[in-house]
Amino acid sequence: MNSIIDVSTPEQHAQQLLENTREQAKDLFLEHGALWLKNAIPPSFIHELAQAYQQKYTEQPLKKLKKKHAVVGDQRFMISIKLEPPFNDPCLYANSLLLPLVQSILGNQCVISSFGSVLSFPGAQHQPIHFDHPPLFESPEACAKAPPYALTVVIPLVDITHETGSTAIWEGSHRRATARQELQALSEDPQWPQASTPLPRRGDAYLMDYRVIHGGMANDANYARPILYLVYSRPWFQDTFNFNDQKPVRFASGERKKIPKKFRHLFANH
Ligand SMILES: O=C(O)CCC(=O)C(=O)O
Repeated sequence: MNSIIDVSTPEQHAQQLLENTREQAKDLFLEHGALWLKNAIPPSFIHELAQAYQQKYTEQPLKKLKKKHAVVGDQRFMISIKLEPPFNDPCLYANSLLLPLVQSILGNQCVISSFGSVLSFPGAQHQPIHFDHPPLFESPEACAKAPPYALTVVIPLVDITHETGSTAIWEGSHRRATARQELQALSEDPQWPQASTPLPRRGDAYLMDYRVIHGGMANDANYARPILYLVYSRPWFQDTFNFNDQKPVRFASGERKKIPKKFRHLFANH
């Protein structure tokens, strides 16, 4: 992976990136369309989220998961997270270390487009390689030149290893006018070893431009691999491609009013 930032110990304690680090992180993200941020979130918080996720989602009968959630590959599900404790927490959706970086990329008016997870079960095969959304404009040059309009922050709930499978990312593809042909070629003849593969530990996060070519890799471990994702976008973007059936953000009853006033703008589209 070409695009990595190791969050320093003082930055971890302050839960804030220094301005220099944030600028460096932004530049790396803009160039590569992806960024692996090591040690961004306290592992104790991830541990709490992982335990809740296991009970609420991983342990559900497969039949129920298939009925209620989107199947996004072999034994791989896209599950919208119900906003309730411990997931309804600003440390997650308005993280003081991550949100300023996201805002520096998407502008201060950016909003949460969707909040969910991808759960791959043991034995899951490689996912089809894809863009997260069809190109916004007909012109490939216009798409490649445009600034980012949406990005995904991925927060793994287990350590990601070669066995659990990572997300393979074709770094820089978001800026190539040839990205559509590249994706077509990869769909016909997947070249997984060419891709960059972050191997985040619990507490790390990785970011992907919505235009970057990527795909979830096979889970060869004997346990499930859940990753949380928060998609942030410019306020005018509506993801009707991924969410025609499933709600992009789900509030449990009474939970919306727990969002602190200063963060309500993040949920303006829901
Ligand atoms: O499972 C993964 O690593 C990535 C999933 C993904 O990219 C998707 O479902 O769109």
